[in-house]
Amino acid sequence: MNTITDFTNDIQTIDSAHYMHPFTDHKGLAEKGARIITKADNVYIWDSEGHKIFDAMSGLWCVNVGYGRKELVDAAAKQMTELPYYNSFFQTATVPAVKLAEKIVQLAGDNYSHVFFSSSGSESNDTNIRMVRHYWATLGQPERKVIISRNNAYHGSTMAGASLGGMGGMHAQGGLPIPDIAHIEQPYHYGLAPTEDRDAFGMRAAGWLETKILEIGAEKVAAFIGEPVQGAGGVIIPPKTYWPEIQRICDKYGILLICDEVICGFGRVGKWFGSQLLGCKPDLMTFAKGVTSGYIPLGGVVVGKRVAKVLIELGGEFNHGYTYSGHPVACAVALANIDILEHEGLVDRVLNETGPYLAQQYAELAKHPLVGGAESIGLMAGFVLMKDKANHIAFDEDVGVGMICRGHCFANGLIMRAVGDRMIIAPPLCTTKAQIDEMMVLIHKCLNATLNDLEQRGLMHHVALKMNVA
Ligand code: PXG
Repeated sequence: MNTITDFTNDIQTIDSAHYMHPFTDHKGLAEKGARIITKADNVYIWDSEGHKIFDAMSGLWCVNVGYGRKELVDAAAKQMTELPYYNSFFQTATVPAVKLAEKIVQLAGDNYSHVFFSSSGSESNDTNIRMVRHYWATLGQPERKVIISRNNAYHGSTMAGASLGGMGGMHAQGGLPIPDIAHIEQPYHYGLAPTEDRDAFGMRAAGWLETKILEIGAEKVAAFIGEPVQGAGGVIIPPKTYWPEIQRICDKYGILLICDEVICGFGRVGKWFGSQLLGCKPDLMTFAKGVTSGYIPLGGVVVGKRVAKVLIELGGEFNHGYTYSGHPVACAVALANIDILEHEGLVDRVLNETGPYLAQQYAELAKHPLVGGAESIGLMAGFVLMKDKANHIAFDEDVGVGMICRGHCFANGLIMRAVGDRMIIAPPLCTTKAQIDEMMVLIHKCLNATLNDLEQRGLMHHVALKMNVA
């Protein structure tokens, strides 16, 4: 027996016996065995069988500076040696936490003054709910509790994060959403109104917020939350009219705007925060993932001056915090990560070079017979697999075409994520133009393999076939 395979089998057996994975049907997984990832470098990962795979998802939207960055390892080791942990509860602080708060406020811009730290995106969105409700209670409007979010949004997996999110499958388990959360439809142009003028659709989609505010009563609405570009929902890029109009509506009714920048933040769309590109100025910004390039857990909320002033001057003690709020090792790694992003000019490179280059490649990809609505922003991109794109006909849900395509990607050395029938990527921000070329060759290859597979199973709609029948 091959020793590599023995090793993989052993780990898979222990995995099935003891390890509960996130978002996983364990019966199905046990039959196949998990893919065991053992090492990584730059934009590539390797599995325990020695297969090299192009990681076009940056882990889980987080490894923005790429794998194998010694600077981050050194920053963690140095901080662990000096002071591996201390908290910020009882009127204490650590140097990395203080410096990182200052740095993030600088990157966020004039509108912001403070940062609250957590260890994940989910926790940070819990913090947001606590913060906005405390803000309104402090201002003598405790009835302002409702937070409006969007269908298909992803804001995490805790009770509050999943409630804010708009994923039906998550709400179906565990009695969610919690009270005082409402949802409106997402601004998905290709999926909802492909023939409507894109900008007009953006205005109309933003208008759903106003309708919901009026339905609930503005005096009960605390905040609106949205990802600048929806990530886990399938890379849904809003029309350019959408966010400025959302901002106008929030201002009109005085409600707080929260942008969940967990994916867009720290350079993904070519600015430090997605809202800076998309034309709004949120009162609160959730971050996680890219702040440390995923090397160590860290998240938080960037607090705008409007909220910070009330909480600090009038709010008294905010009865909220985590053991690991401002963890010094995580903050030291974040500072080193931001240093790499700045010194290598990666955020500007996404805006001016690699982002536009990927957009060109996606315009080409749009010609593929399976590909509908291909688009990108910065280094995140998506398209939907269509049965008959000329007539806008999707595959039947039970075909599971996204999973079929994902299987071909894995088999050909590419990680591309399937969200229903949408195929999405978010490669590391260090990805070069040559590596984009390499990735696009793989994407074309995997699409052709998928097309071939679907044709053999008789699942493709064929113009030629239709003509024969006629
Ligand atoms: N907000 C957004 C916008 C996210 O994308 C979270 C909050 C929650 O972060 P934590 O750190 O608590 O996981 C996320 C996380 C996927 C996928 O399948 C996406 C996320 C997490 C897991 C899977 O695309 N995003």
